[in-house]
Amino acid sequence: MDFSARLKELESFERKDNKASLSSMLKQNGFTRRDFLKYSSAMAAMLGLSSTFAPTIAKAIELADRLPVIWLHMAECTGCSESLLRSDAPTIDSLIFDYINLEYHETIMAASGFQAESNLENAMKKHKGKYILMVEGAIPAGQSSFYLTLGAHAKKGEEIAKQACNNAAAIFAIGACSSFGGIQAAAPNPTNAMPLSKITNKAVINVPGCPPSEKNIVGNVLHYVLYGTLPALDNYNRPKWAYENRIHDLCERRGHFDAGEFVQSFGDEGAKKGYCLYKVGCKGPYTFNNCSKLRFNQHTNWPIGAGHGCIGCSEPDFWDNMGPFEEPLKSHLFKSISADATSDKIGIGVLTLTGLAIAAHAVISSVKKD
Ligand code: FSX
Ligand code: SF4
Ligand code: F3S
Repeated sequence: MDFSARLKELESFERKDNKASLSSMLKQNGFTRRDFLKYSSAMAAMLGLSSTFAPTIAKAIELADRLPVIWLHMAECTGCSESLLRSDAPTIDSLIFDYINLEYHETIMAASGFQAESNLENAMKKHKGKYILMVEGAIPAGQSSFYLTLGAHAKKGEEIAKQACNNAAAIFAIGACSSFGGIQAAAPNPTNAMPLSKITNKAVINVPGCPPSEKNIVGNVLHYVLYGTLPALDNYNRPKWAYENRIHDLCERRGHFDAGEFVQSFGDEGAKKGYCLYKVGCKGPYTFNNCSKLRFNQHTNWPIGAGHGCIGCSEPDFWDNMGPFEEPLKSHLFKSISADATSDKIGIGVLTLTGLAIAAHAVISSVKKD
């Protein structure tokens, strides 16, 4: 794969002035060039490229300040931004986020009120057709859109999001809420909250998770910087490089699942031994995401590592479909969720069978074990 034309194209884009160089930002925060290349090599692996692409990735990251990014907040808890920014010391991921040409992000910008509104309008005008749009949160739409008004002129969130989508070069729905509606859209959905993809005709790349990991957020920006095109997507418009495999397939507790060793209740002997969490509600067998491989908070830990089952937060309508969160799924629900080995091959028959097979395995293997 040859990225030289893309890198040359990026070099020709205008660079945001008054930005410190990435290398000086890294140095100031105690990262060496070697750390940066190691990071680039890990990013290459994450995006499915060999480690020989590390210098190309490093170059692409250095050019990431050429692409303007607009980040909007709709109905949400800001956990997605926090996932990326809230660490005890700046990480390379968060420094890259600082370094990109972030034209608008309500949580971290200094402007407010009328000035914030005009900043957004100016950014959309100046970079029309060229900016990356990242939207966090579901959109209360139609009749109910008065539930979300934003800014000094109290504009409807739905209108702002639509307008921003119209002029964007690429659109990312960040988090479960923006991708699938999230908790706002859970029954009875009083605000008529919708996924971003329902309010625009343009292609939306979903980056679900409640929240998604910092790696999946930065990885998607980087993928676009590097390729300039949309990534390969699964049936739910999730990038395959991040969401192709099940949590269950790479889970560190999988050996215990196969051996029929289950935590029966939180705090028991099995929990102390790190047994499988299926019987206390883990939805890892039905959930597609890369947490078991990449984890959160600079690779320190993830939900299952911390002792709670996966709640399926990167699946559509998980608040309605995956509960109760601390009990195994009831088989009649398998029809509405995905449970094949890869997120692309989803078929109801297979789902039902796979779901039943998983439940049956849990029962049979623990009987054998006892
Ligand atoms: Fe939703 Fe993001 Fe869950 Fe929160 O804002 S994905 S509620 S973690 O943060 O949108
Ligand atoms: Fe891991 Fe959950 Fe699968 Fe058990 S059921 S192996 S805890 S993903
Ligand atoms: Fe979400 Fe499950 Fe990962 S709950 S964060 S998809 S382990």
